[in-house]
Amino acid sequence: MSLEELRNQIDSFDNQMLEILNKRMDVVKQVGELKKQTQTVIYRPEREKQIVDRLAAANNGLLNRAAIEAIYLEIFAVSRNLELPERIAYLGPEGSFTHQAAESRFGAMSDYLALPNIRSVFESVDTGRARFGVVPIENNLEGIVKETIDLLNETDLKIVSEVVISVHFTFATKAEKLSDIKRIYSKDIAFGQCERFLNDYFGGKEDDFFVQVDSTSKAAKLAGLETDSAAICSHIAAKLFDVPILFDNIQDSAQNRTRFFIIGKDFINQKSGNDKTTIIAKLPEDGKPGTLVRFLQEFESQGINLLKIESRPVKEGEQFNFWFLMEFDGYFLDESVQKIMAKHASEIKWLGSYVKTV
Ligand code: PRE
Repeated sequence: MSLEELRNQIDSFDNQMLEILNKRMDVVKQVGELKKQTQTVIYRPEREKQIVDRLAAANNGLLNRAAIEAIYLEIFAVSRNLELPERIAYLGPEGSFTHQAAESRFGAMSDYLALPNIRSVFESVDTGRARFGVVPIENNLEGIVKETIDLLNETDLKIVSEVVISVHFTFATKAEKLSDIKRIYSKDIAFGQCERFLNDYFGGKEDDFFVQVDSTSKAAKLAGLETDSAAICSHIAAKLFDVPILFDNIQDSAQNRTRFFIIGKDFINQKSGNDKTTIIAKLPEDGKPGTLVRFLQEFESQGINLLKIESRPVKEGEQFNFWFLMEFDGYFLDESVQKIMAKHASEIKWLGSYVKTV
């Protein structure tokens, strides 16, 4: 068959797809109207997962699960915007890894708001300026993001879902030669994760050669203004600020992954069947030995698989006391989880149950 004939076939399929997509959107609009009347939330991650799971299982064509997921991500984002345009706040600036995480979930169509710090993301969701917020929670090399868990403790916002993205750093510069570079901009965490590369190429440089800024995208912006500086930043930020990439994938570990939370107000997911729950536990500070061990044993005896436990210091009081952020498999209304939550009602703050992706 000729190229023209093949393209004619593609055009005809595209016409059919467009017609069907528009039919789908007519139904979505009705769902939106129904939700408006009943005042229910638009974003339903567990329903989206169900749709992708069903299609991936039924599929016997060339598309793999990742491709189906990527296509549907945009369809869902358009659907949600049709039901009700929703603003997404994220830890900016534009081009940050959090921006990348936000786009990976909310697609290219959403209305994004880049904010300068994690607290302002929480505040914008709390006051309703944004419907959802995207904040980092942990990195597998650097550990937990303390500000995020402290704010989950302080506020009443809930975890709507989790997103994990692989973090790749690039070295971007407008300099002609490496020897022209007088300074490198980046964020503390990024300098830490690219130590080997920096030692190999810039070992022995004075401390002021490495300039710490608030974010890797700010680093890219600054490096874009000068011909004798460089930035360690994301691919997306280097492109956004038009800084040529000299080296890609300069991070120490290939397994550099960051987990993000999507946070929302008054949000409860329905059970998906593959859920994770996050809570904060403040156990009695009576000084009795074994309080934590006994608490953890309750999870074992209920057959609940614990995934994470992080301790944070209680800021008030004279003693060094701690509270814990805990994560485990299961949905908060599961009988086994309810038993523990009911028994420790005054000690547990539930932060959310959501589709488990890691
Ligand atoms: C739809 C859109 C948004 C939700 O996050 C889940 C699914 C969809 O496009 O299929 C429809 C919808 O709003 C719903 O089923 O609740």
